[in-house]
Formats: sequence, C-alpha cells, structure tokens
Amino acid sequence: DRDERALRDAITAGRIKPFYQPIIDLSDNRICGFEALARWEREDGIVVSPGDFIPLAEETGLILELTESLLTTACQDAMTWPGDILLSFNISPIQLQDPLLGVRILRILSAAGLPPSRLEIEITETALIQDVRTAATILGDLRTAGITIALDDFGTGYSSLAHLSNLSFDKIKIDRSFVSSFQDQERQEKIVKAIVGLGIGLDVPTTAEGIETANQLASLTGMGCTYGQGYLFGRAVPAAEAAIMLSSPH
Ligand code: G
Ligand code: G
Ligand code: MN
Ligand code: NA
Repeated sequence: DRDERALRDAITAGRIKPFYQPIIDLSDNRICGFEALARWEREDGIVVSPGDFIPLAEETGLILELTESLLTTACQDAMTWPGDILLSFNISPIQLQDPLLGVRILRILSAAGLPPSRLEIEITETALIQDVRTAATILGDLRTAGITIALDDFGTGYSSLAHLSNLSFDKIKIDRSFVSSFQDQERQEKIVKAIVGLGIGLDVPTTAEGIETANQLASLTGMGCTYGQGYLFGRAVPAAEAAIMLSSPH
C-alpha cells in the first residue's frame, strides 16, 4: 500500500539514516561507544522515529533492505572514529530467524573494513524470539566472529531471565523505564540495583539507559553499573555531530 511504498522509496533514496547516541564508561565518564538509532528525515523536514516505521519494515520484509542500508552507513561512520569506540546496532527479533543474518552482517563489516570486535548487536528480549534454537545458532556464530551481543531493554519482557539462562549475552542493557523514574521511586532503584547485581554475579557488564540527572548517574556508579546512556550525556545526533563529540574534550 501507500505507506509501504513510501518506506521503500525512503530506504532506496537513503533518507533513513543512523543517528548516534553516546554510551559512557562510568569508570572514567568518557565516551566508549555510540548506539545507532534510525531516523527517517522526510522531504518536508519532519523526522520520523523508528517506532513509527520499524514495525512496518518488519511486517513487509523491508527490514532486510533497511538493515543493510543502515548498517553499511553505520560501519562507514564508525571507521572514522578512534579504534576503541564501539558501534552498537539494533537488530529486530524477527531477523534472528534468518539463518543468513550472520553472513550478511559479516559481509557488511568486511566491505566497510570494520573489525567485528568493534560491533555490538543489541537484541530486545521479546516473545518474538519463537525459535530459540535458530536464534542461539545465529548469536553463537556472531559471537564466534568476535561481535558483542547485548540483551536490550532488559526487564520489560516476561521471558528475560529465561533468555539470560538459555542464550549467551555479553552485556545487559537495563531498560530506561526503571532508570528514568527511580529518583522518586525507591522500589525502581532497588530493581536496578538487583539487575546490576545480577550482571556482576554473571560477570556480564551492565548499561543503564535513560540517565537524565546527575543524581541517577551517581547512584548507578555507586551500584557498580558499568556503562551509561541517556540525555544527561546526549541525545542521538547525526554522524557529523558524533564525530565532533569525540574530538572535543569531555
Ligand atoms: O531512537 P528511539 O528511542 O526512538 O528508538 C526506539 C527504538 O527503536 C529503539 O529502542 C530500538 O529498539 C529501535 N530501533 C532504533 N533504530 C533501529 C534500527 O536501526 N533497527 C531496528 N531493528 N530497531 C531500531
Ligand atoms: O534501543 P532502545 O529502544 O533502547 O533505544 C533507546 C530509546 O530511548 C531511543 O528511542 C532514545 O531516543 C530514547 N532515549 C535515550 N536516552 C533517553 C533518556 O535519557 N530519556 C528518555 N526519556 N529517552 C531516552
Ligand atoms: Mn537499543
Ligand atoms: Na532500550
């Protein structure tokens, strides 16, 4: 239909681009990576959020072309960053049913010249991971190749702990809904502390999303959270601005 055609045209024209949100190492408060977040810059100047086009891309199968386009651009952008800066990239759960996903990702990395060790794949834990065995095989192949696998939006899906015990993850990203509200809600803060503790126990680093205040940052650092992300450090910005963030003292 019309929406599908508009999305297809936008992908072909390269109007959907990765923006970059900084990820901070809480041990030294320096940028250690960027999460690529898709933005559709329409011709009328309106910027469309991924929540408004990723579901359609998934339904129509356009997610394949969209991912190829976004990851290609993101790898090229990451090649201009210092070698210790990681690129985090979101993959839709349905893509974990594609046996060729690993090959596709490695081909894009190789074409851009980006070492697999500089890529982190973020996977939202959701009930959409129907075939756990296929997903486990794909994730295993990616990890063997040296790619980091992060469990995204941790705490929001009802099967998160099951995924944590059945699949291997290198990082846990704590959903921002727990972090953003914990200044006024002691309970939320206790939940975050428990998740950070889970990470410490499993020897898996944790990233807190949605850090907006200095108090939240101090509390998370005190808990032993490894990485942080949120408006306190910066929103997702175009590639040129991300490069400036890296070259200016922070
Ligand atoms: O940038 P924003 O907070 O609106 O992103 C909302 C969600 O959209 C993110 O949490 C992420 O899960 C998803 N998302 C953003 N970019 C991409 C992308 O390139 N591919 C996929 N599959 N999901 C993305
Ligand atoms: O991959 P994921 O769905 O977690 O993407 C993170 C989303 O959260 C993005 O859409 C981004 O714009 C949003 N976000 C990032 N930092 C903050 C923050 O500090 N506060 C709020 N409210 N949203 C944030
Ligand atoms: Mn994410
Ligand atoms: Na998230």
